[in-house]
Amino acid sequence: MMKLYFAPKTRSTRPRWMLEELGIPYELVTVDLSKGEHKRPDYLRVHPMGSVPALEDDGQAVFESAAILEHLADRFPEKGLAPAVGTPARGEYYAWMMFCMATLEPALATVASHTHFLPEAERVPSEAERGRKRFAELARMLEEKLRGREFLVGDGFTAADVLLASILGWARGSGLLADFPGLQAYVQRHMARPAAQRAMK
Ligand SMILES: N[C@@H](CCC(=O)N[C@@H](CS)C(=O)NCC(=O)O)C(=O)O
Repeated sequence: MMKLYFAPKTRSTRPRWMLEELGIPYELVTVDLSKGEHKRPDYLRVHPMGSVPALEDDGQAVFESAAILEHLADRFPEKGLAPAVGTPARGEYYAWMMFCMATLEPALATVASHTHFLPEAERVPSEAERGRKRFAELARMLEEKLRGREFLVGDGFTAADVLLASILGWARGSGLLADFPGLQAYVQRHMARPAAQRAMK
């Protein structure tokens, strides 16, 4: 059985949401970050950086939230949560998955780091402002891209929606979606899915 190493209110809700969408049985292993369980030697064998999430699939560890989503979608192709390998739609899917992790999330993480994650003495207000500007630029593009569309890639729900809605949900919680009604509606719509609701519990 798949094993998901999970901590609530972190990026580990992404693969949990995906597992719930797939409707497959899995074991949830809660990692208590406040007790430093993620830095213990037994967990470092699963995730070499000692972060969450991580997935164990038949003894193979997979880490990085987006990689786990991609792996799960490919493991159960009959569920249709990613376009088929080798199709043009697959190229578009890769582009948006990578955009989410390499372009969008870093802007949001910069804001979060310099407003609350870092110790106060290490926060740099101009860095937070730089992150906010970059995020707004990307959000404007996404607002246009998603206008009149229900899903990010193609005309069905995919792992790319799990990833984008999760990142935008974080942005909404940080007050960064106030000027983007289309993105607010996108988050609300996808977060209302029963699988998402079960994953956020
Ligand atoms: N890029 C990684 C980031 C993983 C990450 O930073 N996870 C956070 C929780 S959201 C964490 O475990 N922080 C504690 C640590 O890394 O020590 C992913 O998407 O999986």
